[in-house]
Amino acid sequence: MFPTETAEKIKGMEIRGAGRIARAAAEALKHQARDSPAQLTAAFTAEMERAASLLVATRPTAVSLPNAVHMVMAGIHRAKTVEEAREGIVQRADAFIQSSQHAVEKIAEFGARHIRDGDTILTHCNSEVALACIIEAHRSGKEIEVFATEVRPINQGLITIRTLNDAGIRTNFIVDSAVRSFINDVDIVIVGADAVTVNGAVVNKIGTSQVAHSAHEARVNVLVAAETYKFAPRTILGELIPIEERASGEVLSDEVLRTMPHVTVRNPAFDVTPAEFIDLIVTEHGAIPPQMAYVIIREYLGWDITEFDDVTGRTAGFNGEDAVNIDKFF
Ligand code: RI2
Repeated sequence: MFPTETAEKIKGMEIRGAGRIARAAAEALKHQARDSPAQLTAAFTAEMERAASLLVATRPTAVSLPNAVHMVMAGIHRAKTVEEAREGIVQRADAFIQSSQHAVEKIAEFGARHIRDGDTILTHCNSEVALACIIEAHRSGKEIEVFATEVRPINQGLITIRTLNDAGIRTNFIVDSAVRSFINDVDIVIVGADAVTVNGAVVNKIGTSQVAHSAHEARVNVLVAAETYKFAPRTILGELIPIEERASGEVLSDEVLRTMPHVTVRNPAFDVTPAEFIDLIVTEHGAIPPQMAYVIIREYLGWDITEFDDVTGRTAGFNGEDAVNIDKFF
């Protein structure tokens, strides 16, 4: 799929999930590069930068998106020919997609170890990597039960309960506001992330902070499953993660809203959970306390304050060399 179509599907949430949108963007840039008719490096680079910016602009919160686009685009300015630039993008897109899928597998393995036989787990929203931990625990023979939330307004929880049901996992489906009523029946909370900031705060689906707050009050551990490319280097510079506010129509139909001129719908898609409500962040390089988020950014995102490559205007702030070295990136 090319960037224009991929961008539309990401924006409309037909393609969703921080990991999936990152892989979809990498795939779209690969297609653009492979099919570009450009004969001059300047024209090719401009075409790819337009595609990169289009993709990055689709959803402002999930840092996985600009991180992935930046890694795929890194080094394009150093290519001496169009073919060299084209091949570099295709190779880095393939490498990102492969590394991203491998990261989910590693986190599933590490995260499942924090789930004990007999545990009851609560998860919020539909996180591929959080579910991978839960399903791996079940696959390894642990007797587990899950509470899954509905996740208003667009009910990603329905995807979660279908996935857990198909895996044969006993699941309780609850409305978001029922979390505190059941939290004392829960042994561990496992959620995903759209961004992890340098101080260990986690940006995730709206409602996550309330889940984590209830868990903290009930002394229930909160585990966040997050690949390294969801960590946000630019927060080291004090940049804030923009919280996407989506259309009011997702919450209340325009027809009904029109009848209440004094009412405004607020529909933030994400919220921020402070590090104090998080016990562990499990990455593909192992588990860390949230306070070690800076180490992940330094060690695995090759981040260096001296150089920012503003290919997309919202890049992850990698230095040129390291961002090209995929191993370093991951
Ligand atoms: P994975 C999703 O956002 C949810 O917030 C989920 O927890 C997070 O991305 C991470 O998803 P949305 O795309 O990468 O539903 O773990 O708005 O699948």
